[in-house]
Amino acid sequence: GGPASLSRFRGALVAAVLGDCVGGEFEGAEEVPMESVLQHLISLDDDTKGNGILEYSDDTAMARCVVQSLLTRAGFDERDMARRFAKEYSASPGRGYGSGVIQVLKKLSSPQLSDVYQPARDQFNGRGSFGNGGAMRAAPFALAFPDPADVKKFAHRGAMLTHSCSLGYNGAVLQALAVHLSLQGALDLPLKFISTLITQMEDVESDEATLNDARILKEAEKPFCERLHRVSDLMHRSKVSIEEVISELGNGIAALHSVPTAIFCVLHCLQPRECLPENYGGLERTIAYSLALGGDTDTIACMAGAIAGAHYGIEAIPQSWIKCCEGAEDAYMNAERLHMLYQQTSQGG
Ligand code: F2R
Ligand code: MG
Ligand code: MG
Repeated sequence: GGPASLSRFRGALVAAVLGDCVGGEFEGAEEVPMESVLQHLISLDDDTKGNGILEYSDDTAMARCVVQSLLTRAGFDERDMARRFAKEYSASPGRGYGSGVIQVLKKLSSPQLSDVYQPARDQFNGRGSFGNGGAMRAAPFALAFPDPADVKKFAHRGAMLTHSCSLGYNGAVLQALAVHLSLQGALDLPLKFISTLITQMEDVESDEATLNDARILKEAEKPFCERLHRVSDLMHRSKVSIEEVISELGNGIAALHSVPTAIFCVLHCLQPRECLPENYGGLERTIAYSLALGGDTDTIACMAGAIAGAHYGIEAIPQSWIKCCEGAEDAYMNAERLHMLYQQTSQGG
């Protein structure tokens, strides 16, 4: 489809769920041989194996709250979103949430709470979380707001409900911007795509809070920009091993060690790769490659899935994969509702 087509919206939301569901198998594994990844993915095609449904984790549980809130309120409403996060956690606490964010979600359920951003500010002795929990649920902001200034503003505020460290919320802004650009067809020109992201993040990371957090955490002055430059360097290399990707970009639970990695997975898999089956299209390659990195596989595959799905569209996702994933059908339907909201806003409605 063309820029911002319904197919791209469906691709983004469904592939994010898929990445989470299929990635759960390997989350936390240090080494994941590509053979094991391919076996896992092949087993999804085989109805006789009786795999049943692959359950989604916190990544999708929270993204679904973001989607429902944006749709119900026809825009961003922090109190409504916070209430949905808290309610979802209390209904299904076993979705594999980060150990720190649980405290925030419990506090958000208190009816006495006047400032919904306060529990997140109290995390980690007042430093806030730099985990990737804000980024893993950021894609819907790109599907609700056509203006990139709104995408940045609301992805930031949505992440701040749980992640008040700039290394957490700026990861969410970067992920939402990557989905926004991909929806517009910007991955047709990969080098321009990465340079646009760097330009945007130069601006995002120029504020005092970011410079301060980066100094305290002994990171580069503009941590996400520095990582995106590494992505760009890796793109220019003729051969890159999985070990080099992990050592340059990371595969961990911090937003800084996973959002640029997810972006690299998408860019690297735009072309066929020796280590991946020839019959795989770009979306399948992206998911398989994300899993083979090990570490935070559900979240990296979820974020890479959203960016890749926005590029390739829903037709690129195998039906057999969709059928195996809890929440994929809901995502398919919600994508249409978000598409309508996006169009209304584009037309000034
Ligand atoms: N939590 C997981 N996976 C591991 C456990 C799964 C589960 N227990 C099971 O076995 O089923 N996955 C999910 O968590 C990630 C998103 O985490 P989020 O929402 O960012 O959580 P949190 O707690 O805020 O941060 C995660 C960890 O990062 C470290 N951290 C963050 N900020 C820190 C700071 N300022 N100082 C020191 N450490 C900090 C802490 O270790 C946090 O616990 C996704 O992968 C999702 O899939
Ligand atoms: Mg998870
Ligand atoms: Mg994870």
